[in-house]
Amino acid sequence: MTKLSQVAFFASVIAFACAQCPHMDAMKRRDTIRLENSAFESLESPRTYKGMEIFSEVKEDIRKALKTPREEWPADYGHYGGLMIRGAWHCAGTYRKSDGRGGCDGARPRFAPELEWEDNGNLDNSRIILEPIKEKYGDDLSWADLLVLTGNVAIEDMGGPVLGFCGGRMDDADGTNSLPLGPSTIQEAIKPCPVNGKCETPLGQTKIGLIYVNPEGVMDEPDPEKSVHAIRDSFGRMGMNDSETVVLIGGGHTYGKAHGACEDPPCGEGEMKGKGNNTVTSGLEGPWTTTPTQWDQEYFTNLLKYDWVKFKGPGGRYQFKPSDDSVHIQMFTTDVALLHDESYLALVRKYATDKEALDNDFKYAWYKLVTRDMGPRERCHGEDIPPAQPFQNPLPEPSSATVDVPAIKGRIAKLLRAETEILEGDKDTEGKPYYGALLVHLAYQCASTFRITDYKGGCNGAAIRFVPQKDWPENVGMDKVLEFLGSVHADYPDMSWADLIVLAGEVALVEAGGEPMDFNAVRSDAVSGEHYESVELRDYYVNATVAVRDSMDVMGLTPDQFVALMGRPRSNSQMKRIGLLGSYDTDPSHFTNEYYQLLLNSTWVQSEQNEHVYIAEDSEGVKIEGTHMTDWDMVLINVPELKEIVSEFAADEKWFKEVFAEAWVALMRADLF
Ligand code: HEB
Repeated sequence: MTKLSQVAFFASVIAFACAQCPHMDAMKRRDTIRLENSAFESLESPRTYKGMEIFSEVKEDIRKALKTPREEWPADYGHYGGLMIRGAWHCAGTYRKSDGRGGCDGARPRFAPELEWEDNGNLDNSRIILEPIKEKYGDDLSWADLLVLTGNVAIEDMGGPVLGFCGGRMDDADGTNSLPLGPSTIQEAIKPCPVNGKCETPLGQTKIGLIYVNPEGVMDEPDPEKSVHAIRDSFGRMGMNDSETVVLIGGGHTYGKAHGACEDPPCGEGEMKGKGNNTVTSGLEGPWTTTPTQWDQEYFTNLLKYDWVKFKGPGGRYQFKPSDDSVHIQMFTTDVALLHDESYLALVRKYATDKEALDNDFKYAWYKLVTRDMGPRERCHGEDIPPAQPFQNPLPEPSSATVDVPAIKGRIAKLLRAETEILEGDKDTEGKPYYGALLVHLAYQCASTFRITDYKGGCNGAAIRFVPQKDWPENVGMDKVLEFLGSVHADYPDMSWADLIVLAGEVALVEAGGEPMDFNAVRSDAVSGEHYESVELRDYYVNATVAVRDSMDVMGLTPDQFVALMGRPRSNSQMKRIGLLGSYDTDPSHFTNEYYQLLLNSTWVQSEQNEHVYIAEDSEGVKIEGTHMTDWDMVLINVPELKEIVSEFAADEKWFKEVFAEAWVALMRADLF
């Protein structure tokens, strides 16, 4: 582990596990564990948030504020709309689909690091204008909802189309959740960006400090052609396709202007120094259309109508202007780029000629932009919520409610030791077939895709049956396990696959000696992979320590929950299918705390065949047959805070099983809203 990643790791362990500071004795820690700030608990807690009843009143207040001049920050063209749309877009535009981080939920542009991003210049002024509204409603209205709603009202007030509003965002207390977006040691540990301007996924932006791409061109080079790739790449990382990308850029730049009044900010004299006409934000200067407070097709028609020539604007940065000097409009390198790609150009032509297509595509793309970090539609509040959109992964109504759960449990219990030709399972100590550990693996793989960052993933929908999840390396063979479970599904077709997968894991755990767990048949199945936007495989980590830390964070698990879940029974046959050497344990049919004892009491040596595998050695240095762990397991004893938990679980099996059952159920239910 590099020094940097160690720093990042501990910073974040401390940040989310302070209830477990080492000075606390074990008993005390156990008392506080349930009160701990688990992300799941905050999901379950009843919402006190009342924003939904007041949105229409808030909208009226916003509408007034947009046109009420404020001396401390005068509006361009008498309307704050442009500034506010940019504010909402910059708040939401940090979203990245790699790990679901970013997005306006949390309203983190108020805090470092986002506050200090060069792209967010002068957006503090947009909040000054909104402050009286925030004060009026207090805790009934979050900053995050206010910023997005203001973007909506601004679009509408200037004549643009809006689909609706999904309210319910909560404000973060600080910028911690943005640290992985950079710049920070945590972001450096997850994914450094060696050339700032050419950053790669999981980062959403090409340059840290920007929302997506450099307006002036890649690495400040005003070459529209080169920007094409950067735009497609970075908007793709936000989950936007070509038409969404073009309609958002053009629709956004239909409004307002860029600010780069002079070379040496703050410019201007006296009262108006650095504001009004003398504002310098990006250093680029000018509007894109002749009607910047009006929704129309001019951005697109302008792009097509003029011959765009490169020039250096008053702010000293490269921009483009019409060769015909009589019109005072401008474009950025990234705007002109839309003419330098066949697909983009076709869309520019479409939006220049088809107003209906422009209106329609823009309102859907904008709604997706500002809503996609909010998870399924069930999480939206308010009286103006549009029907569920594809990016919200709508699922059919659950059909399992009436199924005979005890009977199905009985059927699954029999399957645990059934003979089958379908796939190779495991053997218990008596050499009899045992499939329980495979069912545990299936349920875990299905549910552990859950991300607290954007409330996506989880077993509801049973996306593990579809591409891409079914092809993930750790899911090899899961199609066969599903086929094996198929006999139960055939007899109880009303039970969803998602419920069956979760229940099978639970039955296997309880039969093997786990604590009883609650189960509700409430899940339903996605119709097909096409209608379900799967989460991405996070396979970009530089080492296991970073992977463990970051995964815990993305999944919303506490260290206790995570360490407990790592002790789940592990299938020997599955570990081999994955390409590892086997499990830590030769008999997965007995669920115990042996995992933790082995971790602590053996010497672990990296395998020469596979760098991800560690083999136990006894005190004489002799390899112990059939006792294998992975680099992820090693993290649990290499990191003192986690090792502490390992020691507790090793010493007290009952305690381990209690924490395990709680963590398991929390994970299985994390995606039920
Ligand atoms: Fe934008 C503005 C860039 C996209 C909306 N932008 C702007 C500016 C810049 C930019 C630089 C200027 C600032 C100042 O003030 O100075 N963008 C950009 C880029 C991109 C974009 C690079 C990608 C390509 N936008 C966008 C989108 C949206 C927008 C997507 C939405 C939808 N913007 C906007 C607005 C504005 C801007 C509204 C104006 C502001 C004012 O007026 O203030």
